[in-house]
Amino acid sequence: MAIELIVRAENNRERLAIVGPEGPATYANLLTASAHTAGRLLGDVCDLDGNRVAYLVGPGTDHVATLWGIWRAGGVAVPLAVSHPARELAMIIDDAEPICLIADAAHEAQLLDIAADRDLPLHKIKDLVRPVVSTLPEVEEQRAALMVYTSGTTGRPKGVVTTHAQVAAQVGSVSGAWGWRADDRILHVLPLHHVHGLHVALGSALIAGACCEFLVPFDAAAVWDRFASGEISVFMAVPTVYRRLVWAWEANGTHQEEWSRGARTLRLMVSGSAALPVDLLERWEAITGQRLLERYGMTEIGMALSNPLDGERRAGSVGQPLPGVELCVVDADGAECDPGTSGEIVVRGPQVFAEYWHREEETATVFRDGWFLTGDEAVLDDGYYRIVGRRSVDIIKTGGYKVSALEIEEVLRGHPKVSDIAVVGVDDADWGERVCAAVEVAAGGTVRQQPGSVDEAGLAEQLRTWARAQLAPYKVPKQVRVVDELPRNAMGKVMKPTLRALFHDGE
Ligand code: MCA
Ligand code: AMP
Repeated sequence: MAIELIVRAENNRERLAIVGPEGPATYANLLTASAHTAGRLLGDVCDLDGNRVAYLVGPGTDHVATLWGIWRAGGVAVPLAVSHPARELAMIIDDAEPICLIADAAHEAQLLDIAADRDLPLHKIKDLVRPVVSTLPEVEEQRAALMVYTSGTTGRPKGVVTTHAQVAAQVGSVSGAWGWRADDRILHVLPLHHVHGLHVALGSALIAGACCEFLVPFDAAAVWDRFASGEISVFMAVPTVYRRLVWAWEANGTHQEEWSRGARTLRLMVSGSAALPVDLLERWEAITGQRLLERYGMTEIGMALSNPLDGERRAGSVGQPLPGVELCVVDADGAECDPGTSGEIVVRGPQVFAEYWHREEETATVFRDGWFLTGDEAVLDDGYYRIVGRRSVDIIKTGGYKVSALEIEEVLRGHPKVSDIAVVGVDDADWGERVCAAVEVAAGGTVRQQPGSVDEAGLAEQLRTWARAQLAPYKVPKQVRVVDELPRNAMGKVMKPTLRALFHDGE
């Protein structure tokens, strides 16, 4: 079997696949547009042969046709984030070394200089979908398909390479376990440069011949209105989105009844990418009658654990391994922990990624005897797994996005007023964790070093402006505090857990 999603699409040609900003598109429309895109990308060659193609395309039909087109030409797709500033886009492009770039009209300007500086062809969607007759290559399932960039403990984001077989395994396992049907319609509000939006929400719908309706940007009232229409059967989001939906419902005196009634008609609502607080799960159930299905996953492995579609969806828990996923909780020596004892989650199976792009050593360090080491801690409690934490303090999950404290520190250290800086994730009702930074001011800095002082606020704004120019918006610290000295242990290492207390009064 070659590209599973394309093969399945052939069986659903007349069905509605996408509803997005470009209007509705059937599977046949997607197949035609992606075949043309593939043909145009190929030009005179017969196979892109694993070369990377990076693309910046908003959610909708064009996005899917571009992704499929790259695949059908034998290329490796590198989705870029529409919210990223030039520095982040350039960093990923330089790392991925694509042979060309693709952008839609709305995002073309973001890539013009980057393409010109590197002498990279920049294709426009409207040119790629122009009809062309070409023979497309056979793309075997063991070939690399996708590279999604994810933050890690080592600072700079790295490219997670998955093959077509691994993508099919990731998409197929949740599609099956969550009972996707061809008459389902998902309301999609997530970004497409990550596995949650791309495989879990979009791919699992398309592999089942279902319809994916995009609603971008996320707008709580618009989501409620779509629930109220009775046309939506599946919804997936991160906890921050559910929190925002609750707040919007509570603030709206007029539509509560209609919105709640509509939400009750959905078949399935899923939460993931970060811990779902129990109070939120309960509030959501009270408002909508929907018991959220919480699952656990990671860019490198797709989804690994899930509460059941039928059966008890346990609050505060992420359920059991999905079909095809081998999962264990192990101690520091790699020995399996007894139920009730926490340890690191390790995973094996056909959905586990192939490698970090151009990072052989890092790839080797995250595997032990064929098992992928997730860095997440869990415990098996009465047959259900519960996530209890993360090994690294330098990984922060904010609104479902994983960010590296080290990457943010590296950028902020470049500011002339900063002598040293430490970034931490602090518990937050909206974001799960919010990014916070403690700063030692450089000698000669004019800041009065008093937490909460006016000068501190001024410096905070300067640092945020500095960060905003270079980092994705969700990496910009929400709070900045000036300190005389960062708390360090005897080895000189900043004690981040101690530092978190500094930010608690900002909640
Ligand atoms: C936006 N901002 C954020 C975030 N999103 N800050 C911190 N964390 C965030 N996640 C910034 C904005 O740039 C803005 O900054 C300010 O916060 C307020 O933005 P707002 O308009 O309220 O936010 P939004 O644009 O509505 O976005 C909120 C969101 C979004 C819809 C929750 O963050 C989102 O789509 N999150 C989902 C991420 C996701 O799909 N993760 C999956 C990764 P300023 O005020 O400075 O302008 S894959 C994964 O985790 C694995 C595989 C798994 O298990 O799923
Ligand atoms: P990412 O690297 O963006 O793929 O994020 C993966 C990480 O998100 C995992 O390693 C976990 O730390 C976290 N995560 C995903 N789902 C859950 C969940 N249901 N509960 C707690 N953490 C989660």
